[in-house]
Amino acid sequence: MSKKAIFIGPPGTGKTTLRKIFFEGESASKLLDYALEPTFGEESLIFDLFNEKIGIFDLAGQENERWLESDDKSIFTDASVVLIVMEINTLVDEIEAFVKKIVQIQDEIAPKSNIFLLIHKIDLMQLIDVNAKKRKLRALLEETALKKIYFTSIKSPFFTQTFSYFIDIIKQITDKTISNKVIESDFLNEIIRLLYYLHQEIVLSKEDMLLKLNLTETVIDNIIDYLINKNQIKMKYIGNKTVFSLTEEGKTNFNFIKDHFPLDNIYKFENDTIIPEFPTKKEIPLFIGCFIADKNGKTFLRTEIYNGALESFLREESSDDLESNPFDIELIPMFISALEKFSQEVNIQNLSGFDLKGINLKMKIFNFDSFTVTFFTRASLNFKSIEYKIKKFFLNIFHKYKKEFISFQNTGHTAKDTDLSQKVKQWLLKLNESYTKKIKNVESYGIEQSQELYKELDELQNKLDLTFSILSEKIKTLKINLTKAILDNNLEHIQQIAQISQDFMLRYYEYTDVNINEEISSINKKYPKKAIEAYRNTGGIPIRKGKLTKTFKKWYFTQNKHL
Ligand SMILES: Nc1nc2c(ncn2[C@@H]2O[C@H](COP(=O)(O)OP(=O)(O)O)[C@@H](O)[C@H]2O)c(=O)[nH]1
Ligand SMILES: [Mg+2]
Repeated sequence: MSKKAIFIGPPGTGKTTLRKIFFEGESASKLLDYALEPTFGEESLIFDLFNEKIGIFDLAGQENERWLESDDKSIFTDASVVLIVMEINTLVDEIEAFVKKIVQIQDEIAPKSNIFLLIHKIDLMQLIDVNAKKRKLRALLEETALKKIYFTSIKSPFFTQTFSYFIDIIKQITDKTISNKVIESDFLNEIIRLLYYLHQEIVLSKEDMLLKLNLTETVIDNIIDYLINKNQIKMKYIGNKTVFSLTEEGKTNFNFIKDHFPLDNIYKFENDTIIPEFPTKKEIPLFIGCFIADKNGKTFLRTEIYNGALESFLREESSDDLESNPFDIELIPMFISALEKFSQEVNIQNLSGFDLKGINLKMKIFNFDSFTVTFFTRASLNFKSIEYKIKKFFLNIFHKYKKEFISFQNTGHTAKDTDLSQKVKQWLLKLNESYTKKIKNVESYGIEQSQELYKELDELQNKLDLTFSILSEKIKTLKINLTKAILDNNLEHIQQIAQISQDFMLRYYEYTDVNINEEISSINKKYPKKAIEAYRNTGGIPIRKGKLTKTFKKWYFTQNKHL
């Protein structure tokens, strides 16, 4: 019996190329070097497979109207498989619209067919963006009658994977059943991401997971069920919230994964950042300076903690090379922008591969809509805990100094010696001041330090206790884990917990800075006890420096009217 498979999609998406490679055995590199003539009408061939024949129909994209709107749509009759080929760079809305058209035709004339969506040429996009798009598309198309979505490319790092997808597809054409689930074909990947976040955050609610993983609720539920069944995670109720954490077995397994596979890309999901590093000998301040540049690498603002700081630290560790060949520091944003463009074309998957030996200086890039901000810092600085703060600061700056930024884009006027440059500098100095005190080297953590750490965790827990029940649950778990590690005399584990705790404390350092208890006791003096109690009962109001008193006052005075 013969079967029928159809390639369809807009012109130039790679249909004929895929057909020739996987059904006619042509060479991928040859097809990339020599563009094919556009297909006219349809080209069909017979693919002989054991005792079955598969008719492969390749429909010209220029004539899609004909295939989709006229009587010629009868070509879909009896098709077992329809392969929609779209390019990765196509807007998701456009992809969705095209898929819907095909699904409609399936309903009308080919109810027995299976539709596969191939998002092709993923080599043209950075991995991080491909992943973002994957998640978006999956969420968008979850409910449609698509059998599977594949992300493909015939370029070298993706070729084998793409080939295995075609094996899947051919099995489907010949009725060999394949799993139905692969709209979630990255199930494993998502599982590892979830384990990774649980490892980092200790306890997560489902809302946290939705936010972090950016998946649909159904998929998250599937993953949770799966992991609970496998005894990798457990569930607990706190108040009216359900939270999840790793089981002992889950921890062991995750540590194994972590030690054996590079998980950098998971981190990259969250962070648009590239981290090349430079070696140096001097003791480095936490924050040395930063650049704001446009996407072409033109510098709008360069800020240093003191004049010449960047140059002095970058020069310090640069060997003879740079001395005989002095380099212009202003070139750095240009270099970054070039790297970014380059990486679009050649698919550099992990720019942090720019490691040099003896590192203690780090460059970290934050991407915003039209600008990038590049930081130079001590290598040991963990950005994760302050990332949110940094992004917030710059979003604010972009908003507040909108005029200056627009004028820079139009006229090239930079922000040297302006109010803005002073502001950024002061902020950097303040960051240095507050974080230098707080960051300790976790590698030096032993039993003694960990007991101190236990106390610090306990204090933080006290301060957060009023409103942040999930956070305080995290701390509880951290404390228990720390106790176990101390009992176990497990230094490696202690240091791991110390690192997590430190990140955690830095993230909430505003809370540890203010002595909330003092503040409450001063309120106690000023306001009647009953009012305080009522305040406590209102709950849910974040306690921040200054805010407590303000919120309280507001509340108090509205209440007072009725008293
Ligand atoms: N970058 C990239 N280009 C591809 C890939 N597959 C095909 N192409 C190119 O896309 C262009 C259009 O391909 P073609 O097969 O004629 O598209 P069709 O109109 O859909 O049949 C050709 O220049 C191919 O070399 C891929 O995976 N990556
Ligand atoms: Mg073609």
